[in-house]
Amino acid sequence: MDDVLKSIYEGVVNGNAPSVGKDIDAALAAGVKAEKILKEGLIAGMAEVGARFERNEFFVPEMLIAARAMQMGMNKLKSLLVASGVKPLGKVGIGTVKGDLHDIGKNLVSMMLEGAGFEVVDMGVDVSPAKFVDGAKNGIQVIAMSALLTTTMPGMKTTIEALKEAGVRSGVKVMIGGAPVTQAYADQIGADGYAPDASSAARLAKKLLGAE
Ligand code: B12
Repeated sequence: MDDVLKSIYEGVVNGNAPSVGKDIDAALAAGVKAEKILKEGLIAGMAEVGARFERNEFFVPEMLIAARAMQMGMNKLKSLLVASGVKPLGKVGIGTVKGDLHDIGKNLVSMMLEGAGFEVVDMGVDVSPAKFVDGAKNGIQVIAMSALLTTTMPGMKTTIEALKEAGVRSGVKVMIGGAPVTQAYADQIGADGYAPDASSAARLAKKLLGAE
């Protein structure tokens, strides 16, 4: 039984979506609980992918194929997890700020958050402050903003101001990232956190929600 979980873990690390799918079917047929497959196979695999990325052993392509394998596994498990009452760690709304169409980094962060056990609402690119505010009013606990352009970064500040104006700032955590973004900028605009890459973003979200 542990062999099949190890094989799922390795399938994610190696980005082998077909083998992850086949192994999950085998594990379920052998009576392994969906939650165990999620934690010890998919999430553990994605955590290893994140660690290798931080050690510069993996790069964006490896992250993307690993995330695709994890996604295929998640799709197989989703309905079973919902039926068994497994609760996500929290709900994150992620988007690239207004005027900015870069989404590769945002998508990686989104995948790592899902891999870590969060429910992720992907709001897409060119997201207006009003749309983030709507998310905050509708159950999102962490707003995650991405910006790749120095000209669009101020959209993060505007969004935080819009959250305050709408009276919902205290009900959500705000995390920011993207190549030109820094911890100093996060401090300056009053964000709750900054992370430099996708795997540390997942750790940050856990910390912000006290789910470590
Ligand atoms: C790919 C790319 C594009 C693609 C985007 C495709 C897509 N679907 O995303 C296209 C061709 C469309 C594009 C367009 C433009 N681009 Co461009 N682009 C890039 C490029 C080459 C790579 C960006 C990327 O995907 N990196 C890989 C990802 C994985 O890294 P990342 O985004 O930084 O994300 C990581 C972290 O930052 C972090 N992270 C990201 N988001 C978040 C969010 C949170 C909450 C957290 C915690 C962490 C986090 O985690 C991620 C994973 O580890 C960069 C150059 C570069 N090397 O960065 C230029 C770059 C960003 N682009 C640039 C420019 C100028 C433009 C254009 C204005 C060009 C033009 N004149 O039309 C347009 C703008 C379009 C628009 N309105 O957005 C400049 C920006 C300069 C500046 N300082 O503002 C750059 C730096 C190139 C350069 N050296 O001049 N671009």
